[in-house]
Amino acid sequence: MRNASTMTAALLGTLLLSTATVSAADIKIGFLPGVVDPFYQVMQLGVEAAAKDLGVEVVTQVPPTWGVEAQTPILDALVARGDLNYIITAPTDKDQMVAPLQAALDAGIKIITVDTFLGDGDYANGPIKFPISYIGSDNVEGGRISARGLAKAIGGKGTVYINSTNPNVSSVEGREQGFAEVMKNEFPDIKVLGPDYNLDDQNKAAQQTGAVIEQNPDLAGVFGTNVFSAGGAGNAVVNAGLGGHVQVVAYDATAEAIELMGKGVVSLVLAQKPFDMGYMAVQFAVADAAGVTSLPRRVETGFAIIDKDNVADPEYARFIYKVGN
Ligand code: T6T
Repeated sequence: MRNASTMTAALLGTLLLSTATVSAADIKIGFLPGVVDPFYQVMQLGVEAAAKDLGVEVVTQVPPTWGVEAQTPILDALVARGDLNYIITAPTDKDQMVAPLQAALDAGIKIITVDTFLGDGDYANGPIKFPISYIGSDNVEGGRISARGLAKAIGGKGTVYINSTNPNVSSVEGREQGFAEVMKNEFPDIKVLGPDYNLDDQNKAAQQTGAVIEQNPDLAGVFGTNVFSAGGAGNAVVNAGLGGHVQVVAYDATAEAIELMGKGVVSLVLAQKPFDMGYMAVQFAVADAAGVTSLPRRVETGFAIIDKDNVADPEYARFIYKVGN
């Protein structure tokens, strides 16, 4: 049994460790987004801008495909490096990524989640509490906005279809939920089909939407819940020659979605703010290392809602995802 003096020494050591602060120059951050796409490319720009501004080193690894199978080994390799203090990540499954990220924490790496969250996302009161913060969109609200936009575009009645990516991903799940909730409560004359899951494959999204169009000649609208879903849905509508007849609401402001808006295929684009998510996540890591203890456990970054009337306005156009030149 430990005597009183060893107990006191151990306690003092713990206290000293927990209050020790580290400057930006001494920390290294891993950035592990969900997949290669324009949304995460813009987020990476935010991460890199903050890293430069704050003088901190970042190691970025991007999974080539979406999912736990692709993300976990990359995470494990980041942990195995042994030189990272923080990992900023978008978990590709709200339950299955808990154990691998807990293992990172157990190895001494603190976790900040961006865009997607673990568990129910309530790190203050929910079942998963270990990430420092969730920084991202309020995706349930984004789904509600999408539903009202699509309902307006189709005149409040008809059949609409949801094309999404994968189940159990907090972001798209929230969007589907908010969309379905508004359609049920506010638009009794709109019937909702789907969701189908395209596994982040735009061609698959186009095939699925094409099949729904064929089976439902009266289809009035489609909600594409992310880059790949909306891009595929838009292409299917164009291929069927139904631009302007089947309205598409696109989550994510890619150049492609904006182009489809110009052609009258997409009626509304929800731009998220991935640059902000990446920039703030690095700021949070640096603040945490410096000893800041009151960082918010959830930060909602908001949207820009883009339609044909405001798309040319720089105040809105600045949120279109721009990567490269
Ligand atoms: O819509 C974004 C992101 O918010 C979502 O979690 C996954 O898909 C995207 O990266 C777009 O492809």
